[in-house]
Amino acid sequence: LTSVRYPHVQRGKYATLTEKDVDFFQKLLPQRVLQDPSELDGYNIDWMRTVRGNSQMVLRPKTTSEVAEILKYCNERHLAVVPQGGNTGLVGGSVPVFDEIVISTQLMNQIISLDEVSGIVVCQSGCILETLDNYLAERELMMPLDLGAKGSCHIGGNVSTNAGGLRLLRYGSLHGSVLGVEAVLASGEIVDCLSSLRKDNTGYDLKQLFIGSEGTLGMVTSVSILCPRRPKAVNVAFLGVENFEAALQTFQLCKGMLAEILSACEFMDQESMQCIQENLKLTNPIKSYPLYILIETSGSHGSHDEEKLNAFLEAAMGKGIVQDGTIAMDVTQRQNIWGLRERIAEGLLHDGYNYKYDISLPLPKLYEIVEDMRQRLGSKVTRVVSYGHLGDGNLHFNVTTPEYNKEVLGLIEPYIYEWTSQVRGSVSAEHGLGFKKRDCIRYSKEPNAVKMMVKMKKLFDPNGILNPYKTIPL
Ligand code: FAD
Ligand code: 2HG
Ligand code: ZN
Repeated sequence: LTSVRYPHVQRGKYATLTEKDVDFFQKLLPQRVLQDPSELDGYNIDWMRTVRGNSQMVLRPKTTSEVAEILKYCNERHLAVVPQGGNTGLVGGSVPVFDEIVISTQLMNQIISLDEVSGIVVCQSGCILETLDNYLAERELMMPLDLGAKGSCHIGGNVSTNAGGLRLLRYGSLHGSVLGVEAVLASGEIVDCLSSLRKDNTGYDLKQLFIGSEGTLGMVTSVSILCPRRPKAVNVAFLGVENFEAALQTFQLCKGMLAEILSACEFMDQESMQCIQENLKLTNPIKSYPLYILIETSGSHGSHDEEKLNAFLEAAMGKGIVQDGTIAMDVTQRQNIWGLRERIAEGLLHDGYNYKYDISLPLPKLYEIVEDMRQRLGSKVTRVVSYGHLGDGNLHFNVTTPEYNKEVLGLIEPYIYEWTSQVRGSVSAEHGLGFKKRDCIRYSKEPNAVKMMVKMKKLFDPNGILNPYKTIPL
């Protein structure tokens, strides 16, 4: 069977669902098996609406042992599955390609424990990021990650993609803040590495393998996460600069002058601003500039932080690095400024078709590629938009056209990947490879590294039932 939608992908030799299978799942999960076609669409189509699977069944377990029963059965029957959290992934990893069974974590949403002294929270993988953060806020703690999809994404999805987000600069990656993972392997075996210890050097750190492996090595059922104290004082500034060199100087200056209170340094260009103005009717709080920088400080002493931020702004403007800027005066203004940055992804969808790239580059090269691509694409596209996590060297490069255009795609790829590879960048900084980018892995990983990944996949999932067609290249 070759998919009509994906002519280059062959369906693996998996079984297809029988009445007997349906009976088994209905007995295991009464009222928690979805089969009605009208209910399945949301699980078959991704957030960007660019990939669509054809799953006939969604399973909604509540417990680890139910996940174990499901996987054991599917493994014995050779039924392929796709783990799904909030379905906000941007690389087509969270939806089936053919008829894989969707295992959703929607009902695995229990907080198991919180140690308020250490700040370690243990919870099931289907907890929504924002719900967790609100729960922690009441206890003066916070989640160590934040992203525009916080209202929908699940912590299990965040861990499985190793999501970076808006404050990685301050709180580091999930490889550091996730202290434990419980996962179920394809065989149904439960791997309980759900420790809540800051230090544990007993043998290989197996939990790391589940962080960022996009559901290809196991299904994450619970996680244990180290949460920082919620800062008492938060300030947000939105600045306009003339060029990328000035953006880099701003970053360098704020790292020095804001030091330990710097909690985010994001950038977006004028084309991003135009996109959210036109498509989402958002307002630019300052005059138009080629580039904008969002700086956030988080600390424990309001007036001390403000003093530092003001001194930084004075220096940046005095030196002529920053041209204009505004500081949010209250929570609403802060949210509005963050909205400008967080909602670009949503704004882009209104243009029609969105070619999305998420790359890490050495900082001096970060904007060169944007200028190069703008020239290359000229007037063939609606817009070329760039923004991202400046502090992490992570560029989000997006192009839009009214509808899918093969010529445009041919102008972008493989050019952008070759460009990235030549400067030893990464072709997937934080979104993962999923279905869309899996064959690009070689631009950023040596053949021996890829070989080792293939071997690991075989070891964890010998029948290849876990999220097939994703991450590992053809
Ligand atoms: P899904 O989309 O459901 O799944 C993502 C992948 O993880 C799939 O391969 C899926 O099979 C697998 N998976 C999900 N749950 C499990 C599980 N329990 N066990 C094993 N595998 C599982 N990403 C960033 O890194 N930084 C950002 O700033 C950021 N911002 C975003 C903003 C918006 C508006 C959107 C739409 C997305 C953004 N993303 C960002 C993409 C990001 O990957 C996801 O938002 C998030 O981490 C995915 O969580 P999810 O629960 O939606 O996972
Ligand atoms: C962000 O940082 C997300 O806003 C989405 O990672 C990036 O849409 C994108 O390209
Ligand atoms: Zn991002």
